[in-house]
Amino acid sequence: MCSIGAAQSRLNMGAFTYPRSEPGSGGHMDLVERLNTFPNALRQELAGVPETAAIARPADGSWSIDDVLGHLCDHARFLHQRLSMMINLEEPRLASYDEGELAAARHAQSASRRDLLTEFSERRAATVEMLSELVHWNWARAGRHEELGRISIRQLVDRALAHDQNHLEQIRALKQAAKT
Ligand code: NI
Repeated sequence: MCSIGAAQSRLNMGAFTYPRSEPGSGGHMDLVERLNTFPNALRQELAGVPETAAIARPADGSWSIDDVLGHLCDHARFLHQRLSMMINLEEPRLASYDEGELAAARHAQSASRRDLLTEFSERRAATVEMLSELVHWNWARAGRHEELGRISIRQLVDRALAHDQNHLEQIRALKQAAKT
C-alpha cells in the first residue's frame, strides 16, 4: 500500500484517496452511473411540458414543476459540497439548510427551464466526476449530518438517488394533474 502523501500528490485529491489502479479497488460505479443518467431522464420528462403546467402550483401551496427543478439544483449544490467535504476532511460537520427558503429565494417560476436544467446537469456532472475518482473504501468515509447523524458517502449517495426518483415521481404527478 502506498503512503497517503504519495497518493495525494499523484492524484491531487484529498487525503485518504488511493490510485484506482490497485486491484479490486473500483468504486461504486453502478451508483455513479445512476447519478449520471438522471439529468437525461429529467430532461425527457420535462420535454414538451406546457408553460402553464410547469408553473402550476397545487392548491395546497406545494411546489410547481419549475419549483421542483429549482429545488433539484439547490439539492445538487449541497450534495456536491457535502461529498467534497467528506472526501477532503475528516468527518466534517454537514450543516442542514432550509430547502423552502432556498426555493423561495430562487424564483424558479420566472427562471428559464432550460437554464435550470443546464444548472442541474452541470452540478450533477461535477459530482459524477468527483465520485468516479473514488476507490471502493473511500465510500465509507463519513460526515456528521446535523439531522441524520454520522453518514457515509455511500449512504448519502443512496439517499440522493432516492431523492432523484421521488422528485421525478412528483413531476409526473404534477404533469398528470395539469392534464385533468
Ligand atoms: Ni427534495
